[in-house]
Amino acid sequence: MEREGNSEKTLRRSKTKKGSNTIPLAGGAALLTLAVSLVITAINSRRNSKRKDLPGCNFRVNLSASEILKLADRIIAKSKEVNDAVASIPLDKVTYKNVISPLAELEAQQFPLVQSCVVPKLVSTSDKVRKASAEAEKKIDAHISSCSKREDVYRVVKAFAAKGEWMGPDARHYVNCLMRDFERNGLNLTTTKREEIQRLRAQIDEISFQYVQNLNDDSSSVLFHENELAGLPAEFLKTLEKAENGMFKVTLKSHHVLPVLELCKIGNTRRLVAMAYGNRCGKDNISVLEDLVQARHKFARLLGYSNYAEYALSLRMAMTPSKVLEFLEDISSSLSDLANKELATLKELKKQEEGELPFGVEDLLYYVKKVEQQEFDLDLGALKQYFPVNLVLSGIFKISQDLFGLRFEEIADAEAWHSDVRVFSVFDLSSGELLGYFYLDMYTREGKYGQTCVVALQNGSAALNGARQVPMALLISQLQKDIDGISNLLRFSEVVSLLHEFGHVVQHLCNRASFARFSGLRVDPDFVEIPAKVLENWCYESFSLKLISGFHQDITKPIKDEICKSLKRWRYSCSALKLKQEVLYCLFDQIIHSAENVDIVELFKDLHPKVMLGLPMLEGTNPASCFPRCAIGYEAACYSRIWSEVFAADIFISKFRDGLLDHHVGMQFRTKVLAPGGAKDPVEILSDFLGREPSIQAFVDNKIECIISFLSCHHLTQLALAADLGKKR
Ligand SMILES: *[C@@H]1O[C@H](CO)[C@@H](O)[C@H](O)[C@H]1NC(C)=O
Ligand SMILES: *[C@@H]1O[C@H](CO)[C@@H](O)[C@H](O)[C@H]1NC(C)=O
Ligand SMILES: *[C@@H]1O[C@H](CO)[C@@H](O)[C@H](O)[C@H]1NC(C)=O
Ligand SMILES: CC(=O)N[C@H]1CO[C@H](CO)[C@@H](O)[C@@H]1O
Ligand SMILES: [Zn+2]
Repeated sequence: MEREGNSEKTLRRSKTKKGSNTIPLAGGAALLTLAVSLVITAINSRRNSKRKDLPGCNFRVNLSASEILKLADRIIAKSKEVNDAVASIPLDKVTYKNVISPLAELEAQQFPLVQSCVVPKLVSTSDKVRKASAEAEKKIDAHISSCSKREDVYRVVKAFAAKGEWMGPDARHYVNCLMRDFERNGLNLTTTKREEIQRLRAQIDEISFQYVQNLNDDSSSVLFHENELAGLPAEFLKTLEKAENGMFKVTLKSHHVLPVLELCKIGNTRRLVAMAYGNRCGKDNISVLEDLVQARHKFARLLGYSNYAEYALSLRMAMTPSKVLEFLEDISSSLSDLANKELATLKELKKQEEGELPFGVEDLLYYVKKVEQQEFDLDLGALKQYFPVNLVLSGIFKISQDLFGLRFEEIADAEAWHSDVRVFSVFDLSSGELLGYFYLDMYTREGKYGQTCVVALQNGSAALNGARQVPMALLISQLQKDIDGISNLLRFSEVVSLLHEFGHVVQHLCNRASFARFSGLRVDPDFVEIPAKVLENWCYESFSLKLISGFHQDITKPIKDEICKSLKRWRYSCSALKLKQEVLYCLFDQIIHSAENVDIVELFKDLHPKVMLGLPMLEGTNPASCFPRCAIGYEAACYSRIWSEVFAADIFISKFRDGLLDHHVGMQFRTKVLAPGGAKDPVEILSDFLGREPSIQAFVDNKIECIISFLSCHHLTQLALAADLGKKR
């Protein structure tokens, strides 16, 4: 859940300014018009039989198991042929045309075919097809990995780069990326060193896998009597296993731990559970992390970097470990005052409920929840009634039409892998140009991939044999299909996540980079989440929330203003404190990956009170032994989530907050931020759009403004003030 947004004052301003001319009808009614036009398009084209080919599309839909395996073999054979041909060019005959073009074209042409083989693993309804797809993926991955280690191809590309032939900026960037990828595999090193690199990489994979495996295998639990679990709902207790002595067994899996920490009234129970949870895999496993970090540093040093973080960050917007540390420390210190106020409130609540007991980290979730229960009359269950899925969708289409000039038109006869899947053509609103395609696979079903995400099926790229390949995106989400199928209702969190993912779709469709490599979502990983996070903000402004909502039995009735306001306050509740806790983990991750011989147990003990306003680490716990993000997937990059949130807030507040449907700003965003894709430096992109360098200030100021306004209109302020006074006395 994201935690920034903006003030009510500017919200009202934007509403009067934009509300009257852009949306002539009230929320639901306007959308109804749009929804109807979508339905009509759908009906008109349903007469034809299934259309297999969409113009400009090389992605193959719904292949059978044997077709997938055959295609995978063809892909590999073709790739080998092209790589061999490039490798055979004499070093004194290298040109752009015989070295770079063939490689770029191969990538662009093969990507949609590769996706035709591997996407069925995620979405096919047939077990056999999913198996074939997984097998094809394995083969293709192994082949791609072997290509990235081809010294003969590297030598030719290097010879071309050294020649200094004139190229446009995109092509130059592309060549640099090719070289860099080879070199990150150690291809410019001696054979001994290169072998050492391969060995270390395998070792790193193995150790990180072991760390996570240990956590998954952990089956410890803590036993409690019923009275020790006071506060937890009866339905929850029913799900717990019982030991022979009749006590309840709380496992250390998050679906047990979280409810206890949030709801259990007995402080000692929360403490015991938090301790056991923070001590999973014990002290022993600390050594696994130590080995892992050491292997990573060794790996990075062989490649010429002074530590692992430097290696990992060299491809990211943040660039250097010192920049990341500075960023995290800035955020943390800017939010200290605010977090202190929040903490004072929580401490006061604890005093009222439990008397003079010290407040510990194990109390955080419980009292945060308490604040939320006391302060927001938000019934998230009832809120669902305002979010019928089709209305939400047409609202989202409406927003992207008004803002970014995109028109979505459903193709009812397009072939897909399941009858629930909807396919849309996307056009530029003013020129009518076909921009790409969008597949929407919304509902959960047996065998379908279990995460919400966007997958690139095909990336845009400049004229291959004359025709531009258009981008195609697939959005996979996990909504429950209502059996009656009349009006599927979404939870608010699902609405936010849908808009977020839709941000990725828009980003993919608007990307105009000429190389397929830069035109997908494979842009800088510190940048890739920014557009999606910008778009989430539309869920927290009354004006735009009304566009994507309407009472399910009468969609002309939009959501009430008070509810919109509550949602926004809810977004900010205790958010400074929560963010500081995240900063703590990010700092830990960055420090162990950017310095040698750090005592990882001491480091956590030392950082904890510093970042968490004096709260000590819970005794006996070892957060370093159960922090999987720093072991696999996000090593040296945990900060990236906060990073993209902060710069997304900068963009939203500086450019969109006062004009939620400002077409001019939306188009600027489309052409300046989305269109260049991965072909341009993200800092340059954002600076160009913002008219200055991106900064953390807007994020910090907005947070302060929102939290203060929240605190000042509630009785909690009195609590906080009382606590402040108490401190002074
Ligand atoms: C190999 O390439 C890396 C990355 O481009 C570079 O930093 C390093 O100096 C190169 N090493 C050699 C021996 O050329
Ligand atoms: C997908 O292909 C299979 C045959 O391989 C066919 O039976 C099925 O109807 C197709 N699915 C859709 C949704 O078109
Ligand atoms: C296309 O985009 C996807 C998703 O971002 C990326 O994984 C893929 O590598 C890109 N294709 C090419 C040819 O680089
Ligand atoms: C290497 C090592 O000490 N591994 C331990 C990590 O934690 C798990 C679960 O507590 C143990 O089973 C491993 O032996
Ligand atoms: Zn995302």
